[in-house]
Amino acid sequence: MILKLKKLGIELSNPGACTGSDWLDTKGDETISYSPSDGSIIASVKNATLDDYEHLVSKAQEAYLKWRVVPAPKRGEVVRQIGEALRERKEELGYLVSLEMGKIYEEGLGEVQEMIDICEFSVGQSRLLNGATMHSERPYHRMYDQYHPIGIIGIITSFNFPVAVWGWNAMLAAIAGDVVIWKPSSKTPLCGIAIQKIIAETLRKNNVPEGVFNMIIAKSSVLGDNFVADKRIPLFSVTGSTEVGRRVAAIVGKRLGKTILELGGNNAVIISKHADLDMTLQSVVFGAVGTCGQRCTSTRRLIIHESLYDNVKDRLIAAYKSICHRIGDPLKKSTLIGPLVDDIAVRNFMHAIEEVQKEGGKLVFGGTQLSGDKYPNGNYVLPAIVEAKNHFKMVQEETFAPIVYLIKYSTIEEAIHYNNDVPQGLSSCIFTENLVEAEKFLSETGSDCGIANVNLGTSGAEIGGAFGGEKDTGGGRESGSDAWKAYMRRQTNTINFSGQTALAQGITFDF
Ligand code: UN1
Repeated sequence: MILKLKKLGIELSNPGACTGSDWLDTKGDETISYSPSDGSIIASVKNATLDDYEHLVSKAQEAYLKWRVVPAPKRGEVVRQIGEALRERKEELGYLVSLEMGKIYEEGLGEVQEMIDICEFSVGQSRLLNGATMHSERPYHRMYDQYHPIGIIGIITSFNFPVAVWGWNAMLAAIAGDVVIWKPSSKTPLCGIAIQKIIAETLRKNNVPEGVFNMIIAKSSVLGDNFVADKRIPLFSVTGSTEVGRRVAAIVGKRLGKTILELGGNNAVIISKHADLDMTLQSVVFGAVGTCGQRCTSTRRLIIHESLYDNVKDRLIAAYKSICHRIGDPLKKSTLIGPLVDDIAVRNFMHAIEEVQKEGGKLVFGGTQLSGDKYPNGNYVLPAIVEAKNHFKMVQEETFAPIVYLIKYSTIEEAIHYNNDVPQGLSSCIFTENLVEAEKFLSETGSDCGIANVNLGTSGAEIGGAFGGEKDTGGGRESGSDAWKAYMRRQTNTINFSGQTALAQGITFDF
């Protein structure tokens, strides 16, 4: 462990703010990073103060003036090298993600791979920051749109994807000509520190100005509402709960700033009578218990056709039973399910199980906290399967833990109705071999989520697509497709080369 952390540049005590390769001598209070898997101390961080923040902002402002005039493909080249640096440290970083966040090592590696992938995507995109050209209604006029950088982007990330979400945002921002101030979750500060250390050499080698890639670790009581209220930051990309998102949206909206919000999900899988059940169960189990149910995209509801409800229930219980012994240390090769992130998460899990039963839900598997030698602290739980109704209060809420609710349906319309009848709208899918059902699910009367899949699960989206969701999920899109546009401002340009004045709409205004 020590060797791996050393390779990542993690010390026992670490400063909490960085402008790229320079670290500030931060003097705030201390955040201790504990491993969720056994409660041991990994290392500590000296939090940043408001003075440190001011220093970062002025560095970012200066850097922006230089970075925005570096040609986009050259910015892309820096991002390409960042991808290379991440590739070289994939193993160690995947290890740290697993150690500090608690997801299994394999998923830690997967998260780093997402970063490598988004780097590669962004390199290509750096040559494709293109707008449309339009035909003008006036003779000898030309019209087009172009995209310009917008300045400092605030990135606030959550503990559950402590590195990848920075990648999605920072790499697109970087090729767009923006600079970033990243505030990682205070549950996973060391992942933030490791990233900065990994990219530092690349930044130095390429003479990237200090202030393009900033990172700051501070308590929300020091840097919270005031951060998002800061007018010097035109765009905030925030991943977190709907509650946090609402608060951020109100503050940023008040100053007419922009946001990309990636908030809670309440993702359902429709299991049709035309589903390939073997494949369905394989995906459902990963979606529901993978990452110990702590993905925004985790499968929370199974909407099952009545004709196979009992069969699916029995097979699911059997599958859960078969992996019970594979709950434990996330760094152990045989483990499939690690711990929840902390005792608050465990409390929320237990609370949801208790409440849903009060509402009439039937707990058919798990739902308990695990104890014993294999579980050195109280963060391990037995994933729960609960028979429930879609309208139950607990079913309508996102509990960030491995609880899956089973809901019965009889018609495809009813199934789609249940899929949509929750406040959130992130991810969804249907398992069916029936084309008509699949198309209905994907149509305008189908799933209302940002992500809708056929024959694959709700979680584990590829970086190439736009990632995000509707309704209480916040409406933002990050990562692939044309999500880059959110990090730039669009300008419409009209050029008159007729040598005469011509007004649009045929208006004459002679004098
Ligand atoms: C998140 O949980 O915030 O689609 C992100 C997925 C991952 C990203 C999840 N690619 O499950």
